[in-house]
Amino acid sequence: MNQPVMGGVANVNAPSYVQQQKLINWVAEIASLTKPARIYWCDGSQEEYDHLCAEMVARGTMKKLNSAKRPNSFLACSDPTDVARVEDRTFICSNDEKDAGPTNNWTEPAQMRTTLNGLFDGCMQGRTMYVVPFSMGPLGSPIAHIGVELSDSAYVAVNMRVMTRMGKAVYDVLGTEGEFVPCVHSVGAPLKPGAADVAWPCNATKYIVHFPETREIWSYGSGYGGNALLGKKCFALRIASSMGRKQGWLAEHMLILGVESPAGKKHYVAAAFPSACGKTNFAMLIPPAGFEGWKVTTIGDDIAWIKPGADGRLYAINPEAGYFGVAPGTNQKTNFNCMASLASDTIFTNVALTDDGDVWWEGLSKEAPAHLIDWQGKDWTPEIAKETGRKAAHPNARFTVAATQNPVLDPAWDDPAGVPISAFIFGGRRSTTVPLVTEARNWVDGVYMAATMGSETTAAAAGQMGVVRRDPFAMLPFVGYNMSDYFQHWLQMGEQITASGATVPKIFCVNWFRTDENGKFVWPGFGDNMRVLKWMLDRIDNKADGVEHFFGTTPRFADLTWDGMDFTPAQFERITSIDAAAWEAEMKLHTELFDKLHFHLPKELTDVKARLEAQLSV
Ligand code: SAT
Ligand code: MN
Repeated sequence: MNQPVMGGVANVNAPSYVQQQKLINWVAEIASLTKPARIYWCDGSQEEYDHLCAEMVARGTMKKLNSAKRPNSFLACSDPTDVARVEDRTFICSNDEKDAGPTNNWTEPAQMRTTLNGLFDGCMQGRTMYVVPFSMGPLGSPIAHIGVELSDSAYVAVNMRVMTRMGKAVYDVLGTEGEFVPCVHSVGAPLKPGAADVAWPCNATKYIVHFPETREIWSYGSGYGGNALLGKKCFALRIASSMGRKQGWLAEHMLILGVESPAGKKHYVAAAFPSACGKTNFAMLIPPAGFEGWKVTTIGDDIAWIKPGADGRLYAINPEAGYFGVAPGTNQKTNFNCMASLASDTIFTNVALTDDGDVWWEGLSKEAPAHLIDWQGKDWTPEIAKETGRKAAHPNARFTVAATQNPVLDPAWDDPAGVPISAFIFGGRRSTTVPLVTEARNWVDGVYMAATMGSETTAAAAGQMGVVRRDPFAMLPFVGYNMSDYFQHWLQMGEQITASGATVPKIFCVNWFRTDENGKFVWPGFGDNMRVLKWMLDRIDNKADGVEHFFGTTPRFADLTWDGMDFTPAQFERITSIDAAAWEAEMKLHTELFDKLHFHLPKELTDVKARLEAQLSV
């Protein structure tokens, strides 16, 4: 099945269905730089997927799980040094440093190209280079965009097949002249002739590089998640956000869900949360007791591409075709639909292996199995865990599963026209200060709220966990250009919608994560978030009341639906109270952020800040 490179790298043996010479030339150019032993053109078929997985099982990169328990599923365990996105190794190499802005790492493009040329020279020796054609968004849709990833990782090829529309049909859309985003990926571990391979090749040196002007992505040294599956954060957020700025649309770190009332009224909302803050759970929420007849359906769980439609309203698509979700904490109670999705045909990464060939992770069941092989391949028992604190699954362990396995997939999830958005929700992980839910007074106030959002860091990115950092729009690691210009783009989109005569979506800010004096979450979250969602929809439909505070409107206890739940007004007070001293401290952090982003920072936002500070001081 591997096609050898014959007669030098110039002959890349492109299949006859690849019509585009520019693409073939690029493949030849990258092959002559990286010097792979073979080039393999992926067609996206099930046979190919099965074959690549079987090869990885033979090489020790993946284990096949027990077919009786988890059919067609695999477990891959990464190198312990390659477990999350590496934000400090991620670069936006725009021509002008100002266009990358103060929140991105920047290197002068020519200098970065010299570095990359050195690193990629011969980096695929002894390995296969996979040519992975993919569409972000429904194939051939006017809002979709095409990428081609050249990778020396079979794990990347099979994950891309689940996460994107990957395969042969992409070449029909590309034709002889179509545009594609070139994505070059190497684990950075050339294999010397006769040398033994390791299960998870990678390199201590890592570079995740974007050239926004030429729309190129180069990734070196990591095989994990967003570092390596280049359609996801690199293309669908960093490159797409910069395309959207030029072309008048938005690429956002948002789930999209549909909510239908028992009366049959349907709204779609898009919600931004930082990585590992429950987007997948929210996107597949099951309405709690007391909400019989309500239906929540999923369009997407991580990324939204949003464009104005002919009627001036905003329409969103999910550019992805699968979910790369956090496993730990997922169980029948927290996310029943997700568990159903994972019943078969799933790739698990960095979870634990049970003695009967299935998977386990912290939070899957109350009681851990008596024995496991942990994500690092070591024996694990509950006793060992107690003694050493060692986790069976890595906190950023993931599953890769096709959207079509989700039992509550929205019928419109694949609609090239997208779905109309009624509201935007922005949420951080904050143990204090930020109330359960606030409705922004207007678009500009909403943009301010999203821009100044803070969140405690999680295991999704390498680095310290649990420290509050500003994460504007949950896009801090994902905006491919200057953050202040990005705020300006959001303000402009609002003006454009209003000018067209349409109403702008309402903007809400939520926080599910306030804790009590013992550090325990006060709000149960998960299905009960439906209560908050319903209040938001009722606000949109002018059916719910609330109380105004200094930065917006919050529901009173009586404004939420409590059927089927025991929650006291005192508990409610704990998660909705606004502490003036905490907010004064919070505003200082907004000042710090705005100081950092002062270049091109929209005046509208500094005006909102001045108004809020004046209100707080009376
Ligand atoms: O970037 S990943 O896809 O690895 C996960 C995330 O941060 O959301
Ligand atoms: Mn994400």
